[in-house]
Amino acid sequence: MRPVDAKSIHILTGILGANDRQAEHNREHLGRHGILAINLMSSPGSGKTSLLEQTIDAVGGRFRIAVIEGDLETENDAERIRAKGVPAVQITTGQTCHLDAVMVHDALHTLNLDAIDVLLIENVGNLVCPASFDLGQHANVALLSVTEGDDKPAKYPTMFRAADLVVFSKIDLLDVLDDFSPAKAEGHVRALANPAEILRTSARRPETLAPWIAWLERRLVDRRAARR
Ligand SMILES: Nc1nc2c(ncn2[C@@H]2O[C@H](COP(=O)(O)OP(=O)(O)OP(=O)(O)O)[C@@H](O)[C@H]2O)c(=O)[nH]1
Ligand SMILES: [Mg+2]
Ligand SMILES: [Zn+2]
Ligand SMILES: [Zn+2]
Repeated sequence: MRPVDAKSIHILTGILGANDRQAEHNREHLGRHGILAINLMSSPGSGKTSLLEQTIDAVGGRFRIAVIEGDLETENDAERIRAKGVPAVQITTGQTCHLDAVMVHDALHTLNLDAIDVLLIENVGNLVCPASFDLGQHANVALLSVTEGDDKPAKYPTMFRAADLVVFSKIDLLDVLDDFSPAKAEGHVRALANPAEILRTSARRPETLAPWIAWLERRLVDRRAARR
């Protein structure tokens, strides 16, 4: 491992401190408008956008959703969300492999915050640094698709420790994958001392989404109660 010198630590602490202050400012914006904000994180391709598309259909307007999409390049994911009739802002980060609070703040100022109940922020596909940058969200959701291997919570502990909810996605593929053990994956999450609820979803089987939608609804009710 490369030794980390005092100067690097000083610079890193400064960056994260500035990000935390911006994230608090974002939370004030969200709080003023009674919005619940969720930070959705996972490795590339584990099904974040597919889950969001299916969530929009399943919610069916019972609460108002908006989406912030983070990707290195392309508007693809925001276009997929807009095709569902939901407002979506695409952030293209270029070289940066995570969203930060300044990027999310810029996006917030392009949305009509009075018309949003739940803001879903899809972070850049990356199991490492997104977990270190507070965006002003109220909860972190980490997806782990069954194609990635049940050892990932052990190998990427920062993300799975930070998760308030863990979602095992693409569970329709459990039928053909004989080496993903949900029990083992859960064991690795618990070994991180994270008691978070764990749900199983498939974007191919909309009926699997009910517990996830119920979780969102509970968080929204809690958020509104906290404002009073
Ligand atoms: N079988 C199956 N395939 C899925 C499921 N969810 C997503 N996929 C497929 O997995 C691929 C990636 O899905 P996306 O939703 O784009 O994944 P993502 O996490 O948003 O990807 P990035 O934004 O690039 O990180 C696509 O080909 C999807 O059709 C699922 O539940 N089951
Ligand atoms: Mg996506
Ligand atoms: Zn990064
Ligand atoms: Zn502001």
